[in-house]
Amino acid sequence: MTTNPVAPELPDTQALQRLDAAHYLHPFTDHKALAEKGARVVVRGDGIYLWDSEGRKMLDGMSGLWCVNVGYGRNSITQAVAKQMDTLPFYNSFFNTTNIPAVQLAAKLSSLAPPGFSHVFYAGSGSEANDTNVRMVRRYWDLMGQPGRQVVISRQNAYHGSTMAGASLGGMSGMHVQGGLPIPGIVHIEQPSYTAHGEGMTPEEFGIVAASWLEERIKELGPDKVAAFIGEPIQGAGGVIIPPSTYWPEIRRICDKYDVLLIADEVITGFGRLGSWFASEAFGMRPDLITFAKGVTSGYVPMGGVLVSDRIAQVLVAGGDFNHGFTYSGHPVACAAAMENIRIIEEEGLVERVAHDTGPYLKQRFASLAAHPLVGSAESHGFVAGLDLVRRKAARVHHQARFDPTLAVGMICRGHMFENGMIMRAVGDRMIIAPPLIMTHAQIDEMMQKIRYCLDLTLDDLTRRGWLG
Ligand code: PXG
Repeated sequence: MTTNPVAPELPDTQALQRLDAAHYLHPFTDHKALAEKGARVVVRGDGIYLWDSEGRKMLDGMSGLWCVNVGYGRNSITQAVAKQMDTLPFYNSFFNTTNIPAVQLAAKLSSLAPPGFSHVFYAGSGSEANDTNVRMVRRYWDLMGQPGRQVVISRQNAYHGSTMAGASLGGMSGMHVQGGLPIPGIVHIEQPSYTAHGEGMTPEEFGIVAASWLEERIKELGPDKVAAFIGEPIQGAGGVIIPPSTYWPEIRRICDKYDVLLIADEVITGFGRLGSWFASEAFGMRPDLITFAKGVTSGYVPMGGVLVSDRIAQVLVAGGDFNHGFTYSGHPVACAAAMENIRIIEEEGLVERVAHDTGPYLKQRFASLAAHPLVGSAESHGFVAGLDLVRRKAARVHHQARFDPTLAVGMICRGHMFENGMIMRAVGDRMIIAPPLIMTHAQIDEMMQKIRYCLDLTLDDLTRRGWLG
């Protein structure tokens, strides 16, 4: 391969892009469009920054894909991984065997989990972990003598992964139309989005109404058919949708009333992102199962899993074989990476910082974007944040004028961000961030300045196109 004019130690960008287009089918990607444009080649990360093969520096407002909680370039994770690879790169946990990092991590995770979670089931990703949940709740009800409880209820616009069960649990219509999903036994209720469905109510009133949709569906199906309800404490991929404070406690009450299990998918919200080890505790969910992935290793090595409450673990343990598991369940290298990642989070007090220092600072700074002419509302919780781009502002969120979705204004805004070294995602016309938890006040200021500047560029761009007002 020819050398790169910007950085001689790197391969030539265009040559790589050609190889990429010829051989690499990317996830969630329009391949024809990508081949025409060429993928951006990311080559290096340090702290909250990334560099591409043209030497351009980017501030990573998305922590990779909601996962690099401790930031890039953590040599102590590299060391922990290398040491484990030298000692024991792999052994399985089937057939009455175990390994030291898997045991240590299981004990550590149960100490960090909400009370009453003494057990862990390991998987290789968040998707596998959610497939595990579906099998586990059905197994649980079998063992409880209620084999009719098979249905798992989820929500529109949820994201729970890309496997058959994961994508079925998710509420993404674009995913369901490809491949005949959802699979049988998975149904959806509407999401608790105040901007989409809360007109004429206070957020607190709306939270109770949105939770009542679960009760209606349970009654429709018959409680003796329903195994579990699954939800992300805050919807991530769906666009950082923060439910009203009344929602989760009311969901818990309904689950208790009909003896339906509650699964908190904390793949994004776990490991400090919302200022707690697990958000379900702070949100009053009191779940029976907790899905984790991403932040458990800060993405350095793939890993996912399920924290299993004593209520379920006791039944599973007494019930004999649970015929489920993955080659990489309890992978020693992934567990070693997780142990070191968690040690860093603890040593640097990242959970507390997000809860009491940088999280509140981000909240105050991010909320100030609501004054921008293009921004309808801007809200954050811990280290996730989202803002709505609007055509015309109004004092009340339900009276703001939205853009025609076919104009893809969010993608235009994302383009300006990208061109100016700021990685911010677009979900429709909602712009979202989930930055690394290590951010300092000065870095938050730097990020906010970039966001504001790119919102201004977007405003000029849309004004020129005549799309405002
Ligand atoms: N649950 C949640 C809540 C997630 O956010 C998964 C499960 C699946 O995890 P794995 O490790 O199987 O990918 C996720 C993953 C996006 C985006 O567009 C988000 C995810 C994955 C891909 C894209 O924001 N989250």
